[in-house]
Amino acid sequence: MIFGRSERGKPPVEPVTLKILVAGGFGVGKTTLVGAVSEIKPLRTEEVLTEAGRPVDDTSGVEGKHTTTVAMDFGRITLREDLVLYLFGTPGQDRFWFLWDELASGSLGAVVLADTRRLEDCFAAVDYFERRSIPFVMGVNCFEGSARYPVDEVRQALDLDDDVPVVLCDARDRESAKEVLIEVVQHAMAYGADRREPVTT
Ligand SMILES: Nc1nc2c(ncn2[C@@H]2O[C@H](COP(=O)(O)OP(=O)(O)OP(=O)(O)O)[C@@H](O)[C@H]2O)c(=O)[nH]1
Ligand SMILES: [Mg+2]
Repeated sequence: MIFGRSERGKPPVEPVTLKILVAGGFGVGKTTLVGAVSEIKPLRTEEVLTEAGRPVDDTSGVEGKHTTTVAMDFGRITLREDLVLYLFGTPGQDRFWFLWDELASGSLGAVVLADTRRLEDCFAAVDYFERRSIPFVMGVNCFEGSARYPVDEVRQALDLDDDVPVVLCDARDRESAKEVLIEVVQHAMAYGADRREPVTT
């Protein structure tokens, strides 16, 4: 290989990099999803959940959870040779929400993860993206033992606009998490095109 050239003599492709947020309520699997798809060792900012935090940190349903994100998760995934996603997982607990604006800045879109056992926990995240017109996809993380609902029921329960995709997923599974991210990119592209002003001369 000649320095600066790829094997086939073509110039190396400069990938487009896009920033995607992984948001949602406490303990829905945001850190898990970023870790499942990231091709680099994900950056995590986990702190141990303590006895003192028990009244505010409700781990019912995720009793195996011992840590919580206090700043952000960061990961990267190459979807195609020329398309790289940078993933920013938000902290789920509302006392860390002041960080969201910083994380959301410059993002193409988001996935809002939800756990059907605690659907109301993602209302605030849905509201956040709706208010800022940031396109998002609803990812329903299917924990074992939780009832499965048809996507239309989830859409109705969350009062989502018809154009917001709702995807069932398993945050621990790389392929499943990747599908959700592809959906976010596709949705954000379509959303952007819809809202683009027609060119008038
Ligand atoms: N059974 C099952 N457990 C899961 C799934 N996704 C995540 N978990 C578990 O649920 C717990 C919560 O996952 P996290 O990824 O830490 O959740 P989070 O949304 O980042 O939580 P915060 O950052 O504290 O808001 C962990 O114990 C995970 O192992 C899933 O799809 N199925
Ligand atoms: Mg987390």
